Amino acid sequence: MMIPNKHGGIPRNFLGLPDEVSSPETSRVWVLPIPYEATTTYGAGTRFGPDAILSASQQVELYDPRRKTEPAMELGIATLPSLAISSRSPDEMMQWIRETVEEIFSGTSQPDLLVVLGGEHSISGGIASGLRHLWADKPWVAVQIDAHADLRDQFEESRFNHACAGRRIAEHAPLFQIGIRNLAREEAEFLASNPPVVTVFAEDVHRGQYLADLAKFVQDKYVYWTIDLDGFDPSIMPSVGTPEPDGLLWHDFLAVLDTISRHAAAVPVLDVVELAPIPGLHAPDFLVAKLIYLTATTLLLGPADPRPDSSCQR
Ligand SMILES: [Mn+2]
Repeated sequence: MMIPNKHGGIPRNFLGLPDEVSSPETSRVWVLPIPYEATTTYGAGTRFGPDAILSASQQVELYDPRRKTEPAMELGIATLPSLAISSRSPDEMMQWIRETVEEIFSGTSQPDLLVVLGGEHSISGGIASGLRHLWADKPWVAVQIDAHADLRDQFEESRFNHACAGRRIAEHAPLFQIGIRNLAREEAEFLASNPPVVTVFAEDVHRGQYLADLAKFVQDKYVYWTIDLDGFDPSIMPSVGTPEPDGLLWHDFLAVLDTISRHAAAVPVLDVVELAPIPGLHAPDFLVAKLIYLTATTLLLGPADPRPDSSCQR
């Protein structure tokens, strides 16, 4: 299913960039594929997610008409070798991801933004646990786009099931959830116990009134941002294991990105998880590739449109 990139070769890195702007030493963005799939409960295939994203990224235009530049050439985007952990147990996987994240942010050359490509959502627990050590002296929060709250303490005998991702993150940092529309009784009871979790349900996303709360939540904080792609509406993102109607549309996502980029101190880590590509259906894969490029550009270079954010003037 490999599509030749714009240089005519087989895709090796995100966006098919030339060497001078895709080595870790010269890149502000590092992309880390983690094709981990062990606990997916419904539709499977997230282990194919990273390859599909890298393939689709070869078709993304580097030029940004609003900026009148090619941001990738300015930023540098390096694609690291995949973490090949599909055969590991959830506990081993968590440990390995934690150590990898700690290593990446302890080296002499480090990214300004690490983008992790899933794989299933359980990998986020490992990332959050690494960040707890790295950011022990920093005020940091997590933002989650998702259809599911993922707040179960355990599921199918594992605390590192993908249905527990939010709960594992909230053990380390306050969590702001966007687009939730599927909640188990156990999760509702957990939310009623006053945990450090703000849950914005899908109907409130459509009303748009949560953006001022999001702005306050991330204000001057370090942000770990996790995007479970089933947070999007299945009409634009059918390639997920557990699709739910009434999700975010592209413009909803742009509003979240704009708010975070204007208010957070920094967003050093983003993960994009749960893509289970459907053979022959390229639009969802392309959506993810474009989302990552646009997000990296906006977070590191600022919004293309420098108008002040209206969401904090309400
Ligand atoms: Mn989900």
